[in-house]
Amino acid sequence: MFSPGTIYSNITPLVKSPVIGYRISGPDVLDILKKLTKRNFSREHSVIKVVKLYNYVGEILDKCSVVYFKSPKSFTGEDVCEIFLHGSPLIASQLEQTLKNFKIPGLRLAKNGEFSFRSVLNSKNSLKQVKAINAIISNESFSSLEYNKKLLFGGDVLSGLAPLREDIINLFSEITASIDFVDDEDFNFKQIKEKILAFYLKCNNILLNNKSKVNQKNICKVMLIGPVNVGKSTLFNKLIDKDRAIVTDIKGTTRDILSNKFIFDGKKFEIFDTAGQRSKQGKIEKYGYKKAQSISKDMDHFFVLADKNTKKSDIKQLFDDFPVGNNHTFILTKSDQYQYKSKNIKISQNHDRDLIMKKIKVSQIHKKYVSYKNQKIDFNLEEIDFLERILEYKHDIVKETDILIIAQLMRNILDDFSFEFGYINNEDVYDRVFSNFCIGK
Ligand SMILES: Nc1nc2c(ncn2[C@@H]2O[C@H](COP(=O)(O)OP(=O)(O)OP(=O)(O)O)[C@@H](O)[C@H]2O)c(=O)[nH]1
Ligand SMILES: [Mg+2]
Repeated sequence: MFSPGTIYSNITPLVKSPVIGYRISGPDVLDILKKLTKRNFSREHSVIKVVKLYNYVGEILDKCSVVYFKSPKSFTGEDVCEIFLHGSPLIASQLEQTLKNFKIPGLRLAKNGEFSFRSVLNSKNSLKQVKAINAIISNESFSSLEYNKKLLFGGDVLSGLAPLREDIINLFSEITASIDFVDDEDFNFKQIKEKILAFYLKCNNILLNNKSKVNQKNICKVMLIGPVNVGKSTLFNKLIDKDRAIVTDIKGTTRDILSNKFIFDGKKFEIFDTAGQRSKQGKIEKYGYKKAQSISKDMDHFFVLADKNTKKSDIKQLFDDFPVGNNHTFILTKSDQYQYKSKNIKISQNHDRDLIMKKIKVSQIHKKYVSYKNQKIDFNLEEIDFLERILEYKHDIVKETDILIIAQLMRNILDDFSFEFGYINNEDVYDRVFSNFCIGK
C-alpha cells in the first residue's frame, strides 16, 4: 500500500568505504536540505554541490556532495536528493539521527523497494523496468546483463514476452466476444481451440529455444590439488588477489576446503583450495581431504600442483583420489627455488598475477568449459519461469469443452501477463512484488 510522506534510506551498504550514499524522496526534500545546510538550497536540477551539512544541534556533520533532482525529473518522480557522505557508518547514523530530530511529519525510513514502488506509481518506470534494475544489480552473466539493460533503457516493448502478450489479448478478446454466440451456427469452437493450441505451441517453442540459453553456465569451477606444501594456498591467494588462505612452511597447513569467486578478463571463476595429499594425514586434515574429494565431481577443471619434492606415486595417488581425467593442468611451483628441466608450466610466487594467469591459461580454460560466448538472449530467468507457469494451464484448457471455463482459464493467463507487465494498477499486487525487493530500497 502507498504510504505518503518523505522517505529516506541509504543507497549503498553501511560499511566503511570511500562514500556512503543516501536518497531522500518526497515533498519535504528542499526543507530538509535547508535544515541540513542552514541555507536555502539551490533548486538547480541534477547539479552536484559540495556543501557542509549540520546535525540537529548545529554542529558540522560532514562536508560532502549533494545532488537535487527536481520533481518530476527524478527516479521516483518526486523531489529527490542524494547525499554522498564520507563513508563512515558513524556519520551515516548521525545523518539518520539528525533527520529524525527534525521531526518533520511523515519523514521516515523507506521500506524495502519503496523508491522503486513510487517510481512505478508515478509512471517513471514500468514494473518490468524496476525489475530489470534489480536484475541488473544481481546479474550473473553478461548476456542477461545486456538483456536487462535493454529492458530498462528501451522499455517493455523490447521484452521477449511482448509479442505473446499481444497474442493473448487477441485470443482472450476473441473468446469473450464469441461467448454470446455459442448457439449461433457461425460459432466455431474448433477454430478457437486451434488458436489456443497455436498460442501454446509458440510458448513451448520459445521455451525450448531459450531456456538453456538463459540458464547458460557462466562460472568456471577450478580446484587446486597437490601434495602438502607445494604452494596451493599461495596460488589460491594469488588468483583471488587477496590474502585469504593461510600460507606457512608447515606441511598440512590447509585442512578445510576454501573457496572464493573472482573475475578475470571479464570471466567468472570459483576456485577451491584443498588440504594437501600426504600418506600420514592428521584427523582433521583427512576429513578436509575427503570433503574436497566429495565436491570434486562438481569441478570443471583441476590445477594439479607439484614441486621438486613431489614423487610420481603422489601424483598417481591424486589421480586416483580426484576425477581429474583430461580436465587438468599440471603446474610446477617454486620455479624461483628449483631448476626444472620439464616442459610443464612453471610458476613462482614472485611472478605477478597477470603473468601467472597467462601461464596457467585461465582464459582458455574458461572458454573450454563455459558456453557463454556472450550469446544474445531475449528473455530473463523470471520470464522463462513465467512461460513455464502459463504452460501449466495447457492441459486443463485443451481438455475443456465448456467455453465459459476456457474463458476463465484464459483470463487467468491474461492476469498473469498483467502481473508480469504491471498493467493491473492494483497496489496490492505491487506490494507483493516490491516486498520481494531488498536491493537499494
Ligand atoms: N620459494 C618459493 N616458496 C613458495 C612458493 N610458493 C609457495 N612457497 C612456500 O611454500 C610453503 C607452502 O606454501 P603453501 O601455499 O602454504 O602450500 P600448500 O600447498 O597450500 O600447503 P598445505 O596447505 O600444507 O597443503 C610456504 O612457506 C610458501 O611461502 C614459490 O613460488 N616459491
Ligand atoms: Mg594450503
